[in-house]
Amino acid sequence: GGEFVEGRGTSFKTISPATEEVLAEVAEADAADVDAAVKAARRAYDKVWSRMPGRERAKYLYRIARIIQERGRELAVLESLDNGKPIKESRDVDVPTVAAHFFYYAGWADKLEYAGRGADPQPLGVAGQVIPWNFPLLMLAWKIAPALACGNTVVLKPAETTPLTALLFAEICQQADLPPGVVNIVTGAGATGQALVGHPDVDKVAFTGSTEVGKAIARAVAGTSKKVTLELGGKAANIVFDDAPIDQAVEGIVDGIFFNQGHVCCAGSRLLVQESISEELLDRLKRRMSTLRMGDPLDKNTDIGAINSGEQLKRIRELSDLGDAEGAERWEVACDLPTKGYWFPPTLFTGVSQAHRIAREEIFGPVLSVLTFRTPAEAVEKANNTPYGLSAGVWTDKGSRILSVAHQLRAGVVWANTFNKFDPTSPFGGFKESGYGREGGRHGLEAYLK
Ligand code: TAP
Repeated sequence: GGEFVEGRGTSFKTISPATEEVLAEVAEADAADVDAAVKAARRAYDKVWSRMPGRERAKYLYRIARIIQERGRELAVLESLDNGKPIKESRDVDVPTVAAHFFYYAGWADKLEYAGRGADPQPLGVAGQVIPWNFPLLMLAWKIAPALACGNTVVLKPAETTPLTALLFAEICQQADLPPGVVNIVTGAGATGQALVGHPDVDKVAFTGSTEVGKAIARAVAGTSKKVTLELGGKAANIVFDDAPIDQAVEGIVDGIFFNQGHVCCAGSRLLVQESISEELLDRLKRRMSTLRMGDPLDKNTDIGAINSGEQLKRIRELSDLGDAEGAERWEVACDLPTKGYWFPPTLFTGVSQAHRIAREEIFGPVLSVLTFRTPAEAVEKANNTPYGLSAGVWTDKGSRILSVAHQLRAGVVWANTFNKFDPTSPFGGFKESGYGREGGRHGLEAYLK
C-alpha cells in the first residue's frame, strides 16, 4: 500500500496504437500481488478509511480532483498516447469529466445519510474493480470516486492495453497524501482481473467491459456474499423522426458513433431513420463524415484517432466483412490510412436488416448500421429488438413524442435531441444484457453502501 512495487508476473509492453511504438513496460500482477494489494486495502479499510469522518474523506477527494485539474494536460497526453483517442477528446471531455466526478462525490462524502440508504449507511469494505480500455481514466473515476466517498478502499485493475493513466493516478494519490492502501492499482490482463474478482477478501466487485466477461464474473461471484455491479455492452438505437432538426441530428449521429472511434458502450451504433427523410439524411451524413479528420491523436485538429489495439481492429474488420457477406451495402470515407498503427475509416452500412449480425452485435468501432422505419411504433419495436439496453437517442421536434417514445424504450439512458452527454450527477447503467447497477449521481452511491 502507498508505494510502487515490482510485479511478480512477467512484464508486458503497452504500445501507442497510432504508431505501434512501445511506450512502457508494465509489471504484471500475479495472484500473490493481487493478494498483497487486497491485504493493503483491508488494512487501510479497518485502520483508517472506514473510521475517518466523511468530511475528512471529502478533503482527500477534493485534493485529488484539484490535482487532476492541475495535471490535466499531462493526463490528457498520456491517455491519447496509450489509448489512441484524439487529444481534443481526452483534453476536453475525459479529463474534465474525471475531475468533475471526484468533485461531485467529494460533496457526498459527508452527506451519506441523504443517499437513500437509511440514517447511518455503512461502507461495504474492499472493492475489486476491473475496467476496460475505451475510457481508461474516466472509468477509473467512475469506480474509485463513489467507492472512496462511501468509505470503501479499492483495488483496481486497468485494461492490459491502457494501464498508464491509472499508474499516473496512483502517483496523484501519493501527491494527495492519501493514506497508504486506500487505492491500489494492479496491472495485468484477464488473469489478474480473475484473481481480483475471485479473491475471498473482496466484498464488492465492480466491472465494466464485455457482456461475455461480465457473465463470467457473475458466475464467479454467484453463491458468495460479494455485491456486484456490471456495466456491459450496448447496441443503441439513435432514432431520427421526419420532423427532426436535420443538421443537428447529423451532428448527433456523428458524435454518437464516431466519438472515441466508436469504442463507446453507449454508442449510437444503430441509426433508425424515418423512411421519408432517409435519402436526404444519408446524403448529409455522408457529406459530414467526409469532413472528419483522421490521424495523429496528438494533433489538436484530429477528429478520429487510432483503434485501440490490433485485436480490436481485427474484430471490427471481421464484423464489417460479415456485413458485406450478409448483403448490406458498405460506404466508407475515402482517406489514406497511415501505414503504421491501427486504423479504420468511418463507415456506414445501409440495407441492414434486423437479423444481420452488424445490427445485433457490438462492433465497438466507427461503424454505423442504418435501418429505416415508417411509424413510431415500428421505431420502438426495432429499437428494443436487441439483447442490450444501455442507451438510446430520439430526434424529433415534438416534445410529446420524445416523452412517449422514451417511455417505451428499454434503455438505461435516453438522450433527446442530443447524444453522448455525461454528467457526474446523472446515473448511468443498463437494462437486460447491458448489466445491472448504476454509476453516477445519488444512485451511484447505492453500489458502495450497506
Ligand atoms: P473485456 O475482455 O471484457 O475486458 C474488460 C476488462 O476485464 C479488462 O480489464 C480485462 O483485462 C478484464 N478481464 C478479461 N477477462 C477477465 C476475467 N475472466 N475476469 C476478470 N477480468 C477480466 O473486453 P475486451 O476484451 O477489452 O473487449 C472485447 C469486446 O468487449 C469489445 O470488442 C467490445 O465489444 C466489448 N467491450 C465493451 C466495453 C464496454 S464499456 N461495454 C468495454 C470494452 C470492451 P484485459 O483487457 O487487460 O485482458
